[in-house]
Amino acid sequence: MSSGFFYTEEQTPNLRYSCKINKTLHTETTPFQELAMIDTVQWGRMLVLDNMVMTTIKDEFVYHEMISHVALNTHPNPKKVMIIGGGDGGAIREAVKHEKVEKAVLCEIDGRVIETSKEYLPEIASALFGHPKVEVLVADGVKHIEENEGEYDVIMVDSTEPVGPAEGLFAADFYKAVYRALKPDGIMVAQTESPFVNAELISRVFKDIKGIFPITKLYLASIPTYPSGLWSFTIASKVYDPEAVDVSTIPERDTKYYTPALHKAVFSLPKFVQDLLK
Ligand code: AAT
Repeated sequence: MSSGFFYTEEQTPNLRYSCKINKTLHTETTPFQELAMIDTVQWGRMLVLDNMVMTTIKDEFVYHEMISHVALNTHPNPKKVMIIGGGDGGAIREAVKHEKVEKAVLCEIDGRVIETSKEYLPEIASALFGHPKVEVLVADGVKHIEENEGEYDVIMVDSTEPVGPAEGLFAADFYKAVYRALKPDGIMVAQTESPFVNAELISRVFKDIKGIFPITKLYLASIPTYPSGLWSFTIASKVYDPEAVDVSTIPERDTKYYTPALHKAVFSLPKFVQDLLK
């Protein structure tokens, strides 16, 4: 995992990403994956799972704000929210900023991600320390979604890459189960990887989700520590169109990346990304 003083991620057989390490804080093999917490010079503390960067102190705000606020500001009354994966707590921290969210449930398969995030990334995991709106389940998200019908207003799929425990979270059957787990006007959003590195996955997932939900859209954000730095999210909705939101009505919240103007802008896609969705 480290070469000299650098952490190096082999992102594809042809692509490596390196960053200088101050200190390796913790490593362990959990029942699900290899987990590491590294203190890096450029990005601060970093959570690495199976040798892939999951989040860092310096750029986590982009991913966590963008996976949550677009859907939560599209739904007029997102009372009950589910986060699948997301054991670092970043997405649920953003979700509970919404006044209308009464309950946010985190379903993370690996309890060690939750515990080590609380220990080493408390700024990200802040909502996991007994927040009154938050419930934490250590369970497989696929199973939880299959067992809960018509429960949620918003479901966020904050998952690892489609290998190992997260493989099922990118399957068409899973998106069908997400549709059923949502209320009649529910919204789902999923992290869907990089249009440069994972173009085929984006096309396949978009097609699958489009076949299930009446409204399916893709948006982008710039995440420097993920492969290629350009990241996609796929949002799917039963009733409300995320692009049709009157953004002038969105209340000011404590964010660093998301703004109401950006809520609209992120749906304007580069041509090569539009082509992936045809
Ligand atoms: N918040 C950004 C961090 C992540 S981690 C995604 C989490 O999904 C991991 O903690 C992993 O244990 C969990 N996970 C994987 N499979 C399942 C499952 N079947 N059910 C529940 N949780 C699961 C996301 C990073 C995104 C992209 C990184 N390049």
